[in-house]
Amino acid sequence: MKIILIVPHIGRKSSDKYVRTWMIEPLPIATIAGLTPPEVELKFIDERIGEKIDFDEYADLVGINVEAYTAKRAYEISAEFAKRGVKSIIGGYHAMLMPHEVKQYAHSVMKGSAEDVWEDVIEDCKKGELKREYEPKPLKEIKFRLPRRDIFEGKNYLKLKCVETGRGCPFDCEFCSVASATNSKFIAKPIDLIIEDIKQTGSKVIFFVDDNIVGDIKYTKELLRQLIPLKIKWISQGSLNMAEDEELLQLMQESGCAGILIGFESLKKESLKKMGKNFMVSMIEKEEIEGHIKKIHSYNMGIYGTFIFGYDTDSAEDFEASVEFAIDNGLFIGAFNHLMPFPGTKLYYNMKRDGILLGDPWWLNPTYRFNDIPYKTEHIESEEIREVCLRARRRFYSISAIFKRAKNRRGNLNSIRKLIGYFSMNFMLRKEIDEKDGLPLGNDDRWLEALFK
Ligand code: B12
Ligand code: SF4
Repeated sequence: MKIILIVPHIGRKSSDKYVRTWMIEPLPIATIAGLTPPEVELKFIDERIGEKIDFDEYADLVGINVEAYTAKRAYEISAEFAKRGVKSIIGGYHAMLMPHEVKQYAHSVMKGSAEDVWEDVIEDCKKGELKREYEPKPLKEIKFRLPRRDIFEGKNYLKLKCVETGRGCPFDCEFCSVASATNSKFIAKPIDLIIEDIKQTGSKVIFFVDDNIVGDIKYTKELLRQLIPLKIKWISQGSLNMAEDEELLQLMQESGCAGILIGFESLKKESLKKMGKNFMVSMIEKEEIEGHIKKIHSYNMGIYGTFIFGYDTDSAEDFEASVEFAIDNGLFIGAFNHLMPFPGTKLYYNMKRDGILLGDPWWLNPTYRFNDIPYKTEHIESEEIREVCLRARRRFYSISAIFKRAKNRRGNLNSIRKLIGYFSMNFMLRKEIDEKDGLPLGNDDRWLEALFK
C-alpha cells in the first residue's frame, strides 16, 4: 500500500514561485508517519519548499494537511487526484473546524487528532471502505507516539526541529482556532516521550510548538528540570504571567530557552476584554507589562511579541503606540496582524451573526488576497485596518528600529548565535512584508468561480 502525504502551499503571486518563509519540518506529517505501520510505503511532498506534485504518480491514498489559508489549494489537489481515481483524506486545523466543508472536496475528513484513528483509516482503505469522516479520540485519551522524522530526509529545511510537549490550550481567546478546535482543553504529553523525541531529532535547537509552554507551571518546571542535561537551545510560545515566577524563569534559562513568543495582542483593556484575554487586563491595570518584559530579558531570553488590530475599541493611534512600545522595549521580532475571523472560531461566528463578513467564505473566495480584511466595521474602513498593519510592520522592521531594538543586548544579542539569528530573522521578515502582501490563495480559481456567482 502506498500513501502520499502533502502540505500545500498558500498561493503564488506570479509564475510558479511560492514565497519561501519559515522552512521548518511540519510536525503533523512526522506525527502521521509515526502512526503509520512500517509496511505501508509513505511519500511526502511539501509544496511550500517548492516541491512539485506529480498527479499521475501511483497512490492508494493521498493525505493532505489543511489550514484556512491552504484550504483552496488542498481542495485543488484533492480534485486533481480524484480525476485520476485516487482517494484523499484531509486533516489539520481547518478540517477540525470546518469538517462539513472539507467533506465536499475530499473523500474523507479527519475531524481532529489522528492518534488511534489513522490506523483505522489505513485498514479501511485497504478494504476499499474508506469512511467519509473519522472522529478523533477525546484529547485526554490520546496515546501519543514518537513522530518519524526520516520522512523529511533529503529535504532542505532549517535545522530547527519541532517538538510538541502537549496539545490544545486551556484558554478561550475569541479569535483563536486552537481554542475552538480543542474546546479549550489541554493535555500534556508524558515527559519521557518528550525527552526521547528531542534525543531522536539529533538536534540541539528545538522549537516547542505548544501554544502555551507555561500553561501548567508545575508540569513545565518538571519538564524543564529534565531538559537541563540535554544542553539544548529552545524557543516556544507562552503567556506573560511566566514573568511572575522567578523559579520558572531560572529553569527556563538553565534549560536553554533562547526566546519566547508572547501574545500581547493589545495594550488596551477594552480590546483585551473583548478577546477574552482577561489575565492581561489586570497586568495593564497594575502597570506590570514593561516590568515583566524586562524581567524576561534579564534571563537572556528574547521576546517575539504579537499584536492584533481591528476591534472597534482600537484606533490607529493605539496600534502605532503598540509598535513604539515594542520597539522601545527591545522585542526580538514582532507580528502586527489585523483581527482575522478564522473559520470556525467564535469570532467568525460572531461576525457572521452580525452580518459584517465580506466575501464569506473568504478563504475560498477567488478575489481574496493575503492580508485582505474580510469584514467591515463601523468605526474604521477595512482598507485602513490593512494599511495600519502594514505601516506597523514597516516601522517595526525599519533599519532604524532593528538597530534600536538591538540595543537590548541581554534579550537579543547575548551570544554570537543569537546576534546572527537576530539580524538574519529581522531582515528576512522585513523582506517578507511586501512579498506575502496581496498573495492570491491557491493556484487556479476557475473551479471556484461558480460558487461566488
Ligand atoms: C508550528 C506552527 C507554525 C509553524 C509551521 C512549522 C511547520 N512547518 O509545520 C510556522 C511558524 C511556520 C507557522 C506559520 C503559520 N501558521 Co501556524 N502554527 C503552528 C502551531 C503552533 C503548531 C503546529 C503543529 O505542529 N502542531 C502539532 C501537530 C502534531 O498537531 P496538529 O497540527 O493538530 O496535527 C494533528 C491533527 O490536526 C491531524 N492532522 C494534521 N494534518 C493532517 C493531515 C492528515 C492527512 C490527517 C489524516 C490528519 C492530520 O493529525 C495530527 C496528529 O494528531 C499551530 C497551533 C497548534 N497548536 O497546532 C499553529 C497554526 C496551525 N498556525 C496557524 C496560522 C494562522 C499560521 C500562519 C498563517 C500565520 C501567519 N499569519 O503567517 C502561517 C502559515 C504557514 C503556512 N501554511 O505556510 C493557525 C491556523 C489556523 C487555521 N484555522 O488555519 C494555527 C492553528 C495557530 C492558531 N492559534 O490559530 N505555524
Ligand atoms: S490565542 Fe494563545 S492563549 Fe489564547 S486560546 Fe489561542 S493558543 Fe490559547
